This record gives sequence, structure tokens and C-alpha cells, in this order.
Amino acid sequence: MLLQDITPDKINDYFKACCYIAAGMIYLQDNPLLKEPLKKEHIKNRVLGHWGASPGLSFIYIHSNRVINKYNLNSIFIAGPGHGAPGVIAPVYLEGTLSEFYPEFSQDEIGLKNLFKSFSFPGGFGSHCTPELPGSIQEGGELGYSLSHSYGAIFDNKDLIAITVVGDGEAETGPLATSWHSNKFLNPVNDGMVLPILLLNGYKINNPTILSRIEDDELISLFKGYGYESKLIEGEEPFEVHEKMIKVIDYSIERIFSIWKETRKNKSPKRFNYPMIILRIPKGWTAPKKLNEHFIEGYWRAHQVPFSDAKENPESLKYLEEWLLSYEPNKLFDENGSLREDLKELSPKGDKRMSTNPNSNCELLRKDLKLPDPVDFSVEIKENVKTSFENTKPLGNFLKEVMKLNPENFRVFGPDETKSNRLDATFEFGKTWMAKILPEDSDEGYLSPFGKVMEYLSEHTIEGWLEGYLLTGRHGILNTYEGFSPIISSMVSQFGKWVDISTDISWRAPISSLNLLLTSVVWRQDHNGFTHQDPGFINSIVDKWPNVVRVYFPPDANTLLWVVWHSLQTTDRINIIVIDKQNHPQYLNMDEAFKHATKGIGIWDFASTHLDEEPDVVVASCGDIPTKEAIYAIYIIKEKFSDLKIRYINVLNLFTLTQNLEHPDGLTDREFDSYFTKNKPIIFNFHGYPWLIHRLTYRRTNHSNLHVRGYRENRKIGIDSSYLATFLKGRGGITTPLQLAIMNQIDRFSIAIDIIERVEKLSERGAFFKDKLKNMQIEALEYAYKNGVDKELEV
Ligand SMILES: Cc1ncc(C[n+]2csc(CCOP(=O)(O)OP(=O)(O)O)c2C)c(N)n1
Ligand SMILES: [Mg+2]
Repeated sequence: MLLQDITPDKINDYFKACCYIAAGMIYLQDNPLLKEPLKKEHIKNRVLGHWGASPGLSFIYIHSNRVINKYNLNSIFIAGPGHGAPGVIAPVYLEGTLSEFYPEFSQDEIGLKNLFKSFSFPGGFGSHCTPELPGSIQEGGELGYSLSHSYGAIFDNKDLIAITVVGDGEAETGPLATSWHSNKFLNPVNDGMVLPILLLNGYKINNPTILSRIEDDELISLFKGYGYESKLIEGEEPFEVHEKMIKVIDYSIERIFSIWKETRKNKSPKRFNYPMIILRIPKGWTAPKKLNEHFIEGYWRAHQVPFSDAKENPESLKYLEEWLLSYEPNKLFDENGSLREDLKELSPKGDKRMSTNPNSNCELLRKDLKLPDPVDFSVEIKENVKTSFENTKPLGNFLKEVMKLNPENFRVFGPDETKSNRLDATFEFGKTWMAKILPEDSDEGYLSPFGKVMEYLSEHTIEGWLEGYLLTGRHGILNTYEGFSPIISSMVSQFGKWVDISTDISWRAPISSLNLLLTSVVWRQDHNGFTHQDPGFINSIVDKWPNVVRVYFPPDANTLLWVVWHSLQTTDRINIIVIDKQNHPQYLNMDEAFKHATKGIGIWDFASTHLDEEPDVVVASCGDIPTKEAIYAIYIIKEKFSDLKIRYINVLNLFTLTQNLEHPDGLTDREFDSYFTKNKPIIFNFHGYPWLIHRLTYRRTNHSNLHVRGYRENRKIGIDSSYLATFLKGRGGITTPLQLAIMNQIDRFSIAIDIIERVEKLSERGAFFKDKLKNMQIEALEYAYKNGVDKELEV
């Protein structure tokens, strides 16, 4: 078909076909073409779905198809209001993709019937743009991430245009609000483009939206301030809106081309007011205006299912039938239920369809990373335990090399702490920045349109960017302060759900794993204090999808290198890596570190005694700082009680603690018993909240002898009546590292005291020494309060 033949008439017929299918999916289980009068048995037993967003989504999809054909675009479609899935599923079906992926949804009456029935039905399509929907890279279940996902998708993706529908309700969320500024990181020379389309349908579930109730000039000014040249289209009469949309979307695409032309010719990046469309149409457009006294079209009542009682109420059934017939299905589909031939021409063909664009299923695009040898970045362990190093520093050098080897498909993301987290070696490739640059900016790490480290103080936005980057076939790592990682906990959870479902879908290609480095940890918030102490992120993630989640606590710099090296090679996972950035003791050379990282758990000889004998006590730790304290405790104890048989176990892979039936990395009970014994006391020094270790191990044979120390929010439980109570002043403020450890009883003295108390043969014999340990604690605290720093302690 020639482009001039694509008239608003045809577009409107296609739109009607989409609306009919979207409504059919919500209501019908039979009689898909309404060839016979609508009866109650044709209505689903349970009508579910969201009508309100659907027409707007279909409308934008069809107009996107038009410009894909006209300009030969490489585009994907991102539906912010993903709950309007019927509005996306309908055009994806009509362009033939669903039938290719799922033969039961054939292009005929039976296929249509199957599609209608399967929607929001057990085992069928969900009510959002779930991973089962070809072309989707974001479900849109939890609102707020459409724009950050889109920007993530187009960074380093030169020709891609992500057509992104932002719901006007979605736009009220914090994550969406911060993501408009993503354009300050977009370099038109190397990056693709996002075309945001704000779907201003006026309502959320039950309320008007702010953006729909401010004046037009305020709205336009708002987006101008965000760096967009927005064009407002409005109307209720479809033909009129089609005509306006044709003009505005053509303008937007041509503007994108002119930006590309201007900047790419001489590789001269600059910032523009990027095109954006504001589409003010009624919510639930094309539905009946009113039912009895209630408004439907153009009101929040259109959000979900307007005639939800159609099965029981003959009057509603009649209205529903009238509504569905208003789309004239008999004129849109042929006798067999296939879309009219001349309308089929409107959709792009092959991989030009947004539903089969390779970026939305990155098998062909994703390339494994070229990785340097971690050994080249290792710390030399001159003297075990006494060698000290900043744990994350070598990782920075390693990542710098990863960037060098993979300039087009690897990025480092962080809110604003990449330097603070000691990863600033990566700044050699610059920090992405399209806003103003001042001479002094080059002082430490330079800002550049071509930079590869992405820092923006919105944990949500950078997380969204990374997710979008991964979903379109690339790789990355995000570093953040551990204490603020819970900000993105829900987002990571949504991503994990996506990945979990995707791994069950045969046609979905694996994506690179989401790697999160949590550093500046709870135990080292010397100058920030209580507000920066929160190891809770891992609690929110450990209960989820064992096939997806991994949690690593490398004890030192060399193990960290191996953990990251490994994580960057995995797919379809969320790798959480927790380690502090400060100077800490180093334990393992690269060979030992490799073995330890591979096993995930191990007995360390230098910290144990009587290695081939049954131990009197097991001391275990997980996390770099608790490991340091546990090892110091062992050194203190073994010097005093040389006959005591101590086994020290370091847990690097948290999930080794769970049973192998519950997590692929879990130890069998036999292995666990062999490490932790069936009946000896275990003193476990943990990085996070102690209950987590109990939860993971509650079924293990020796659980009743497991005593866990960990972070307790500095609560005084167990301490308030003890000798330490007098020292626990200023809980919310500044603490020295040892003081904080003592307050939570993960310090070397508390662990040594624990050992004495829990080992029967020491409990009485060790009383005097225990007393001395208490004195040492008191001295340490006195020293801290007096001098503001910890006393140098002899190990
Ligand atoms: C973060 C989040 N909060 C609340 C909800 C519940 N919810 C689902 S749809 C919706 C309204 C969305 O309105 P809008 O983005 O304008 O979409 P549309 O009007 O097109 O349906 C809300 C609040 C959600 N899905 N995600
Ligand atoms: Mg809305």
C-alpha cells in the first residue's frame, strides 16, 4: 500500500478493530465476532482487565506503526500504563505476531475466541504487558518505570526509538517524575531516542490526575523545564485526533532525524529540547458515555470494567452488546474472523513490527562481555590478615578494564557515590553528562557527553536505566550505599518477577544479570551515623525466586574480584554483592580466593585450630567486617586456650546456608552437618539482621546450637541491664567502628565472650578471662569516647 493510501479512515478502522478486540478480551468467552445476539453464556464468568488505558495505548501503537512504515524506523513500544494490556495485545495480535508465537491465537474466528478467553484467565495473558507478550520489555504492573526503562534501552543504541507511553497517573510517581531528566544523559551522537507520549486521559483509578487539571501553558512549561518540546493534541472525535496525531508524530520523528543529522555529521553532541507528545483524550475512549446516572467514557469509572455485571444483568448485557457492535466488527473482519486485507497493510512487516523488534528479545543483540583476567587486579597478600586494603579499589581497576574492552555494551551506574565507593578508576572513561560543564568539573573524574559512568541522584532512575540496558542485550553494574539500597527494593523485586517468568518462556532469550554492589555498609558509617545503617535490602530479596537471586558477601578484595567476574558472566539473575569500601584485612590470595568464591563457603585454616579433629566450637561469619571481628576473636581465644578446638567457617554465598531443595546453591544437610557439626555450639557473626540467618537455617540439624550476632539497630536489648549500658550514649549519632560493633555485639570481645560461655569446658574455667574481655570492651569504649577514634588493638 502506498503511504498516501493510509488515510485517517483506515487508521480509524484499525483503531476500531483494536478497541473491539480489547473489549472482547475483557468480556467475551464465546461469540467473538458477535455473529449471533450476545447472550449471558458468551460473557466470561469473571470479567477482569483495564479498559480505561486501552484505547489510548492502541491509538498510539497504530500511529507508531504508521511512522515505522513511513520512515523505516527501528522502534520499540513501552507502555507505562501496562495495565491497559488489552490495548497493546490487540495490535500485537492484529500484526500477526501472537499467532506466530502462540499458534492457538490464529488469525481467524477460533483464534480470536481463544485470545478473548485466554485474557486475564488462569494460564492466559495477564492484565499487564507481562513477559509473555512479545515486544514488551516492561510489564507496567508497578507504575513509574516506563521512562527510565526506555532511556536505558536507547543508551548506546544508536538507531532505536523507544516510543514510550507515560500514564498521567504514572507521572505522579516519584520514579517517573525523576526520570524526565534522563535526557541530560542522552548523547544523540551515540544514543537512540525516546519519544515520550503522555497519555493525558485525565484519571487514575479513582481520582483525576494533577497533570490533567493544570492549565495547558503550565503543562507545556513544565515539560519545557524538563527539556522537552511538547506538542499537545486533544480531542474526543477520533478522526479529528487521528489527523492531529499524524501531523504531530510526523513532526516528532522528523525532528529526531534532524537532531541526529545535526549531531552525527561531525560527532558534535549537544542538548536539545527533545520532541514529546501530550495526548489529551478521554479515559476509556469510545466506550458509552454514561450508564444510568454514571459517567463512563472520559471518567475514572472507565478504568477497569465498565459493565461488570453484564452476565447477571440483562440491561447491562444489552448496553454491552450495543457498545461492542458500535465498532462494526462485521466490517473490520472477514467471514473467517481475519482482519480486512486492506487494514493488514497498516502494520509493519517482519522485525519492523514493535512486537518482534530484536531489542525486545535480545538474543541476537546480546554479546558476552570480554573480560580481563581478575588476577591482574589482585591484592598481594604479604601477610595474611595483617595486609590491609580498600576492598573495592581493585574492583574499580577491573571495571575500568571491562569498560575499555566493551566500550559499547557495558556501563557502570551509581547515584553519586562511585568515587566514594572507590570505583573512581572507571572515571577514566568519563561520566556521562549533557548539561553544562565547567572547567573545575575535570578535577576528579571528568564529565563528558561520551562518558560511560552514569551518575544521577535518583536510585530509581539509574536502576531503571540499568534494567532497560540489560533488557536490550547489554551489561552493567550498579553501585550504591547499602543503607539506601532499600529505596529500589520494590523495583528490583518487579525486575526479578520479570526475569523469573521470562526464564519459563521458551522464546525469551536470556538477559545479562542485574548486578548490584552494596557498599559503604552498615558497619562503617562513622561520620553518617544511624540513618545510614540499614542492611535490610537483602531481607527483602532472599525470599524470592531461588533461580534468580544470589547474595554474595565476599570477605576481601580478591574474592570480590572473582565474585564480580563471575556475576558479569551470568544471565537471568540478580546478583547482590555486599562489601565495604574501607581499608580492611585481606585474607586470600587469588588462587585461594577463586576456590573460596567458587565453593561459596569454606573452612579457613589460619583461623582454625586442630584442623583434622572434631571441633569444640564452630565460629562462622558472613560479611567482611563481621569476619574481621570473628577472626580477631579467635586469635584472642586461641592464644589463651590453646587446647580449644576451633573451626572457623567463612560464608561468602549466603544461600549455601539454605537447604539444597530450597535454593540451587544450598548445601545438602549432610554437607551442612559436616561443616557445622550436629551438636557443637556455633557462633555466627553476621553482617545483617541476625534473624535472617535463623530463617535460612531453621531446618538444619544443629540449629538449636546456632547463636547469631548481627545488626540490631543498636537496640539495647540484652545490653541495657549489662555493664555496657552506661556506654550506649548517643545512639543516633556518631560512633567509631569498634563502638558500633560493640553496641551490636559483633565485636571481637563479644564473640570471644560468647565462645567462653557457649563451650561447656570453658564456661567456668574461662570466667576470669571473660572478665578481662569485658574490661577490654570498656577500655575500648572509654578510648573512643575520649579520643573520637578507636584504639589501635594488637591482634
Ligand atoms: C506504584 C503503583 N501504585 C499504585 C498502583 C495501582 N494502580 C494501578 S493503575 C493506577 C492508575 C494509573 O493511572 P494512569 O497512569 O493515569 O493510567 P490510565 O489512566 O491510563 O489507566 C493505579 C494507581 C500501581 N499499579 N503502581
Ligand atoms: Mg490516566
